[in-house]
Amino acid sequence: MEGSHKTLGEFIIDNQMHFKYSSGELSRLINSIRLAAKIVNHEVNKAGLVDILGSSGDTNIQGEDQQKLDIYAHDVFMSALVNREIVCGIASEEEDEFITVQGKHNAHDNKYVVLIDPLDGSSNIDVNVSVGTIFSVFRRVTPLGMPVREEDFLQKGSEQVAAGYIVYGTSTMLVYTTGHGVNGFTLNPAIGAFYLSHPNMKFPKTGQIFSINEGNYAHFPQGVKDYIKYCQAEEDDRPYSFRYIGSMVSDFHRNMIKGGIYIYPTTTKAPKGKLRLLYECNPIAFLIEQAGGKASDGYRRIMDIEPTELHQRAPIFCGSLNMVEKAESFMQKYPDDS
Ligand code: P6P
Repeated sequence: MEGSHKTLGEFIIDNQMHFKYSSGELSRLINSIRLAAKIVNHEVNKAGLVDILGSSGDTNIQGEDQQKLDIYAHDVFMSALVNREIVCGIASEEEDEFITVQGKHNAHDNKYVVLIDPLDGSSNIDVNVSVGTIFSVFRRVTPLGMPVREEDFLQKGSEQVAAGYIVYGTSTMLVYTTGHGVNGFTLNPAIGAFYLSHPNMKFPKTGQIFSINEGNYAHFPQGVKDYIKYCQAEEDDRPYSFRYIGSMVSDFHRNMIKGGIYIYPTTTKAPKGKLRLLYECNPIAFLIEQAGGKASDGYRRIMDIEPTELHQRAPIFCGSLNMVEKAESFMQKYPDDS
């Protein structure tokens, strides 16, 4: 019965009680993300019906063709977090530079910055496949009262205060952590409320699903090729199932529920990997570790990587602990030539 399930709003307030001395700033931040998620969900769900599909004609820093929904989602999260002066700064996949929140009331006194991929997997929009939003929250490291600087964003993933994603799928879910476990909320669009549907999510220690774009096989590092052959061998609990949606949030979400591994390694076309460290790999890594899984670049913990650029890429092996460790054992037979 929905009535018996806690709503995200109630959960945020209860969580707030845990931190006696907290200012409520993080609660307000998660609450703003909650609002933006509902607005984006509304548009994503009717994308096929209105002229919001198709390319906007612009391209973003990634040089990727920006889908109108990409830009729309970016604008919605900007207005939810910037215009309402919830944070002191924000970095988005859709913006070359980070944004300093000016605002009327001195937003420079806010202590959090957000890094966000407003709509990951957007190439799937036109083919009606799930897409997602991924976000990461840090406490600023520069003094309050001053405009944010790049170092406020270039922090190791281990410094994250909160992280999460929204998956706009057959149902829309918001899954997030503030460092005290992972909780999943499902939206009832009829009343616009997120209900706690997946309390205290745990990543299965092992699984039988592997997600990778095998189309790049010829360009993979040898360790990845060896691991793929291992997954396909008729031995023990194998062969594993191969599932790849091409929308990392969806592949990740399925693996977190069923167990599995998602790999986007280096390739000759993507010598540093494809996924962005700050607003794709780090938030996913925080969630995974909070749920008992593992996230590395094949050699090092994702959340230990010292960022040097806002949009830098990283290879990622993430998911069930035993599967990631097995994949790493194949990688570690070959020197890390990154
Ligand atoms: P490829 C989407 O663009 C994305 O960032 C991830 O969500 C997805 O897993 C990956 O790239 C797909 O990349 O090269 O396999 O099409």
